[in-house]
Amino acid sequence: MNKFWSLLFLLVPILGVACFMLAPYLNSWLPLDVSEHGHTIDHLFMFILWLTGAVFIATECVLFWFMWRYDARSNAEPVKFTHGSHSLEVVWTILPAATLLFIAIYQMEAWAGAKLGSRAPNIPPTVEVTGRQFEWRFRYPGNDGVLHTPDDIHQVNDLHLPVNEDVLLVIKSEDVLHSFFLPNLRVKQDLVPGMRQAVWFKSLETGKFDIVCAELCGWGHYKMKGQVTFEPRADYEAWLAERYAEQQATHEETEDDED
Ligand SMILES: [Cu+2]
Repeated sequence: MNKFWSLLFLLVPILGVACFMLAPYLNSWLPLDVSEHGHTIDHLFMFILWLTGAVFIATECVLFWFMWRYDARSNAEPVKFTHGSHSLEVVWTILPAATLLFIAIYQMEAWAGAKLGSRAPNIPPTVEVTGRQFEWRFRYPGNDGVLHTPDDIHQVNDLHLPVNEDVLLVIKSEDVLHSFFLPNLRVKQDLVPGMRQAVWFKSLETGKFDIVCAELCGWGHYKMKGQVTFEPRADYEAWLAERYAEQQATHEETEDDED
């Protein structure tokens, strides 16, 4: 009967690995990557997954072997406690420390490309993003190309951006911590109240993709989502012009009401 438990424990690594092998075929793997830089993030993810996967399989097999070999029934002798092995402890401290240090150095280029201000494209901000409980507000600079002027265009939860072009987003929070997450662009950045951050990326494909908040920010966190549409520049500009005209019309209407 005791062998049963060791076999049950052996199922953990077997089923665990099977899940990872099957996930890509069941469409439960990473979301489609449409960005220019996303493959560097995916590469890091896979690299760390292989590394931790190998350690997981090795330790699970050792665990199974010890349960199988030393079950109570076939070992009448009582367990003896010893102080342990000093050299083993040194080894299992140094190995993980060296591995973590290696990952820290190995990922530096990916981190710099995604987060270092000096790597941002040298263009004026395409949009200003404001996260607030519980929506995404987008402010386009309008015709003059300058933010915070009267011709700015305002949008809620509906972001449009040109495809095949570098875009630079300035993001900030109006209230609490949020996280601006574009799964298909491999972009995620915390919004810290009082700070202005920048994110930049280039989409290589047209289409509609999710924008979600990846930081628990209150009761309505679950519904803090929007959509980003990547389209050719001409369509993008036509859409912006339409939004501007719409905005002007409502503006005039409210002014008439006030008169
Ligand atoms: Cu949020």
